[in-house]
Amino acid sequence: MGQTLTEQILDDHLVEGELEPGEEIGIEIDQVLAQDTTGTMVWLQFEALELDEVQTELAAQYCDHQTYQFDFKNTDDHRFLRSAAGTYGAYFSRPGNGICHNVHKENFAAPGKTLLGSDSHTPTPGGLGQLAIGAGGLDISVAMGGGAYYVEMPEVVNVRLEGELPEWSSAKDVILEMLRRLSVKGGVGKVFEYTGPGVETLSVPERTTITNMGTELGATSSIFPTDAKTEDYLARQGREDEYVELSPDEDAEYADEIVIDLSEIEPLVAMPSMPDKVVPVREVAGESVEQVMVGSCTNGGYEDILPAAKMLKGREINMKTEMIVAPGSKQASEILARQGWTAEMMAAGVNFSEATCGACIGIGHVPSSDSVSVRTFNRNFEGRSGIEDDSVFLSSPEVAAAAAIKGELIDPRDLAEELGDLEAPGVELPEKYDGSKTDIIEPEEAVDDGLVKGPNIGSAPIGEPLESDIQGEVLLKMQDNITTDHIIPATSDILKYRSNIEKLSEFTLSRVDDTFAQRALDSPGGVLVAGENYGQGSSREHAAMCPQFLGIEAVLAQSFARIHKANLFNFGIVPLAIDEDTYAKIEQGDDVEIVTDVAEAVASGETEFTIRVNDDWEATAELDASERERGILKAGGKLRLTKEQYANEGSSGATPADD
Ligand code: MIC
Ligand code: SF4
Repeated sequence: MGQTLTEQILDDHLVEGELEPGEEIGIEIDQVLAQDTTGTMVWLQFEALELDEVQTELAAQYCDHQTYQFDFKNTDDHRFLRSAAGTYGAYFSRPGNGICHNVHKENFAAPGKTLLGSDSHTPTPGGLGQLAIGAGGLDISVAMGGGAYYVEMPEVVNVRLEGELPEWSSAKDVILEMLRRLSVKGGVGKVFEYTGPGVETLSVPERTTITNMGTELGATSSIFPTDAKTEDYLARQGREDEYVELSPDEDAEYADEIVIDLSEIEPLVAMPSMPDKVVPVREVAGESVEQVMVGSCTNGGYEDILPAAKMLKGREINMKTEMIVAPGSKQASEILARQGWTAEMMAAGVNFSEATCGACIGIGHVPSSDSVSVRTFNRNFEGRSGIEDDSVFLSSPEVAAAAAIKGELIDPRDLAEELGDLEAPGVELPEKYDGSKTDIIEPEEAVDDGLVKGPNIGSAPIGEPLESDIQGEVLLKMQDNITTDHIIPATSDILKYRSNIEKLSEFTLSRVDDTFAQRALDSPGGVLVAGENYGQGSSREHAAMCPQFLGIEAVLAQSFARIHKANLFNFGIVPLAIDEDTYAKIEQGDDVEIVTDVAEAVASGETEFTIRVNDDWEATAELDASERERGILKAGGKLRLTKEQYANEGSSGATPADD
């Protein structure tokens, strides 16, 4: 039987297990990336593992999320990251050089290679035929030390693209259409592999918009085959020698097939406050818009900003609307500036930001109260923009620019008709991506040799071995789709404590209940209860570290998001699945006891755990864990276990990936 492209790449990198959906596999990692807000823990854990050099072909450390450096703590984090990259042998991308996914795509993404990144949108270079996966920081540290990365073998779904996008419809609308059809949990345990005649109609930047936002489906990754368009893109980046032709075997078998006729895609928006609340723009036209933002790792490229710039040329944005362009990379900013587009946008009323994540997580450009913001970003989880009860719509750059011109949501086709002289901008790549490389420091050029830590930089917490008894109060009962932004928000007042777990823990679940952290600290242990898809969104391992710090021993949820579940294992919290009835019956404040000897049951491979509630009724909770994950739980987390393993083996990084 032939292989899908995903299977081919996994097969090439397989060090353990079999490519059977649902089975755990271990794969060798070629490249890793980390960003500033997850990166500090990545390197603190690398240090705790007593590793001395990066073992992967390439490691890149970016500073992109909090580049405004409001607080010396951010700047100290950036300096620490530069020193860690220099000390251990990683590339360092300076603050303001751009968002990790954009800069990685431009400089390092390579077809056929594996990439592991401590950010959930790591799958972005899937648009170039790279198999890229997001994970928690500790998994990055271990992979960087030469260890294999373990993941459940996903089901590979064929997304067959037919036809060609009509004018005014864009790649963003394709991924919004996927979200409309499948929802934010429709991709859990899956890789979406794009095939069909529609593929060659899309440029690489359009493909990466789709693979980037595949994360919002909960997918493990998304990938495109490579072709002349990929080769052309790499050539324009000056990296044509990295091109490799890749396609699925002709007789490849997929777990499922989805057909999208590109010619039927129309301009869409995701309504507040979930990326899957997707409707045609025409359905919400007329909604007054106070703020428009073009940027982010989804639509912050040169090719994304240019359409908006073309639409704005010679016009002015509406008086009541503010428009901000935050490019995804300095490369994009520099080329747009050299071509004069930045000036055109400024003349139209646009405010131009440095290349950063910033507003995407509520750092700067927070919308005013009771107002609508239209953003070309990938997430609009409630409160993420920096204000509670926000009203953020997600759209393509074309829809965003149309809203800025009109001052309200409008289908750009209707605006074109209204204005008479507005042409569809289409997608255009620059002849050469000739931005400067000044902001990338190569390992050989390292500025520091030795870690430089400011006073806010703590150490990586090491857990205690799993106990036999787990008993405690349900400290919080939550609904479906709780995001990591709920668990540990990423706004600037909180983000500065990413290297200080004790302080950061004070904000745990504050977006759901601001009394939670103190209640958890005051109680001896405790459990959390949640509905479906608990922990969706980001890769931030802090969403497991902080609950662990507060004494949470188990999470009972109807289902878990992939990366967060792995993070719970990594930090020794037991993730147990409960059914709908148990979820409905259990209440906040109830006393829960896991009747079994937990440490023993986890170790012996037990899948069913009896829970007794209020000494009154019982239910069954399930532990879906591989032998490896059980070992991690029992040891009290992956850091303790890996340290023990290294000590026993007498070397570092001695894992199957080195064999
Ligand atoms: C996000 O988009 O939520 C983030 C901020 O990039 C996170 C990473 C983090 O929390 O630092 C992600 O997507 O993993
Ligand atoms: Fe940055 Fe937003 Fe992309 Fe996360 S989703 S990497 S915060 S731009």
